[in-house]
Amino acid sequence: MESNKTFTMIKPDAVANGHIGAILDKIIANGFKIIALKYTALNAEKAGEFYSVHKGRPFYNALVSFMSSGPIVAAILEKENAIEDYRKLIGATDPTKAEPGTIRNLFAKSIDANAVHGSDSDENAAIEGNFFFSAFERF
Ligand code: IDP
Ligand code: MG
Repeated sequence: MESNKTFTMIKPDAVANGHIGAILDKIIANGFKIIALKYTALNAEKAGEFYSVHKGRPFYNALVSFMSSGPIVAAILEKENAIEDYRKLIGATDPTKAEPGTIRNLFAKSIDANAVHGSDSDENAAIEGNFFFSAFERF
């Protein structure tokens, strides 16, 4: 399993609020290389599949509905220590608890509409990257 890659999505709230460019800029400025990039959308079925680890949690239905409410940007990022460094860059799940200067602190409005996704492990980064990208879409 590669430990130098993570997977991210710019969620529908951040896309709708015009933050795609600013978020990608912050990702690049913080030393991440973009390996794969896609502007796309999840339907409810696909969003449910992507977040199936959260099935049964009280926020699952709202999460699926939110994540399929509009277009998203999906990306695979590369950097040494990518998982941990990217989690640090995005900040806490609840943007009111996210450190100043983090992506969620700057661009998220609420715990459900929290601007970005970031993988939590090498294993999930690989699964999530494979969910969106074929071998021909990685550089
Ligand atoms: P993470 O995105 O920081 O890894 P997770 O616990 O994996 O957080 O939850 C996945 C997503 O589900 C969150 O990013 C957020 O959009 C949503 N979520 C998590 N906890 C809550 C909650 O308590 N209320 C509403 N939405 C939540
Ligand atoms: Mg998570």
